Amino acid sequence: MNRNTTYVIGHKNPDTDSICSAIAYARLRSRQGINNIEPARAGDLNRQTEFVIDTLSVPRPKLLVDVYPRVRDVIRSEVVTIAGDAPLAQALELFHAHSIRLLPVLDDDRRPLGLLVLKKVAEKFLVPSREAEIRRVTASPDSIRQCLKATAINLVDARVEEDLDLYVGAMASATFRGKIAPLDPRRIILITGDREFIQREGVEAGVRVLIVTGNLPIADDIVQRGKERSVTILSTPFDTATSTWLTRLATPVRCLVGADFLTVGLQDRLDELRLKLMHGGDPGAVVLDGDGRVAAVATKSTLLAPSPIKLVLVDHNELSQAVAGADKVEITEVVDHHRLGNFHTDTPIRFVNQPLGSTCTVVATLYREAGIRPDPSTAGLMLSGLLSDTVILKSPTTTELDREYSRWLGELAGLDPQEYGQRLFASGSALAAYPSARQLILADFKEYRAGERAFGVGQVEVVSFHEFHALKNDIADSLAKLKDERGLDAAGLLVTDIVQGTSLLLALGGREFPYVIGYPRLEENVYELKGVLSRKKQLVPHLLKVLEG
Ligand SMILES: [Mn+2]
Repeated sequence: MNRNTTYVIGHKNPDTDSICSAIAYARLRSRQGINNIEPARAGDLNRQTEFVIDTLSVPRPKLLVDVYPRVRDVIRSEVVTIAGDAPLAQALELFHAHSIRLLPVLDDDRRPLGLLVLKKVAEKFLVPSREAEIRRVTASPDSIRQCLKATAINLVDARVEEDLDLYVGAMASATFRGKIAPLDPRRIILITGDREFIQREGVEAGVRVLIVTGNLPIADDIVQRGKERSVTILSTPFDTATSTWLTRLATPVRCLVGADFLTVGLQDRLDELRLKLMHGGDPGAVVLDGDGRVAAVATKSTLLAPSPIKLVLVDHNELSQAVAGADKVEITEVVDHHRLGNFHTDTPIRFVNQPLGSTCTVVATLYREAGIRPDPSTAGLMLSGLLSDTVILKSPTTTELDREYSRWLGELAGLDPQEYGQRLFASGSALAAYPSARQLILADFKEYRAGERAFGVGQVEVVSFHEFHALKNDIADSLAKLKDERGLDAAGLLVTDIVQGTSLLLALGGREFPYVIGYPRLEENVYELKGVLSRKKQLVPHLLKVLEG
């Protein structure tokens, strides 16, 4: 999905009017100077619409399976990270330099080891009541050396990281000896100045690291003894107070993060991020790309970023019919010819709704109002939607304006509405796939007996009743012949709209038939079987009952 695009889109299970009005309206708005506006579709094209697209050589609109805002749509692409081995001192500098509060900690392959949270770091290092933790440094002699910009007088196991405790040798000799006596010397980092006694006690005890501050001298025999006792000896230019502080920041950041951090994928919905942030303890989540590498950091403010996708709805105004996720993005306009559903917006929008035969007719009126002449292909698209929805101007929804606009669009497109309409319905029709009405009825025709009576019902599936209405007179004629030939009391064709999940029954029977059948009659021989999909389970049991009776 492109960033900052407005998609003009019709309803799910798009019909010709939906697709053609989307393309025609996107073209109108582009010509009116709106940038980044594109037609889209919320489902596969039906055969009739395929015919239109091919005949007019129009590119297929982009398929949008859903428009849920995704993490990738709203995150900023640049991300500040830190290597797991880097000392905390470097992390603090990054927090400061970039004004951030979260820092993903990475391994050598850019995969996340954890998320360093400034607030948690501050708590860990600054809360004075936790003495043991304040004293604790997890570090190697070498990382301490780097943080202290120190010279290594002696280095032992330079890269071995251990949990160490920090002690400052600033007391009188006897006190010092008493203080370290009960401790494990291999856990001690001893910081001191030019106090020879303390230095000597330290190496003699075999502390892990001896840090001598202020570049102060160390006697040769102490260095010598330190080497014998495997004591790392560092000489730093910093004073004791600064050295203590910097040593504490020598801990590699990977030791400060846990594996229990939040992650989201670039492809994940923003909803998912919202849930995680609401219910997880962390103020942010690490965003991973498809390979599991760190792509960004998402925080609660990420959730507030405006969606880059906007929608113009055509040929529908009810969100239940709209592409999935339409309720999560901004809808900027609606152009329609249906009843008003339950539709709310936060801001005023352009809402054009006219009781015309098709949305394409409405779009055509907008071209005329704007004084913009549609090019032949756009006129052909609007004519297609108009003829499709009005069943070549035969449907009761057809208005005088539809007739007038069909002539205008036909002229602009170089198409005769009647002749083109016939081709449109013939080519696009599932029913027209059969060579004759008789073959259509017989393709799946079954006969039944109900007491003394015999009846037969065929079934065919369509994606819209439009094509059926165009063919129903032919079908009725063939049904009448078939009924006579086979000596049936009644004969019918169940036309099931698999999109709407409902059926119409075209049926002929005796004089009493319309009264006993028990389904609402829409017009002569046509009954509405709301919600009926199955001949076997729904229609036939019912017919057996009413016809037998
Ligand atoms: Mn329509």
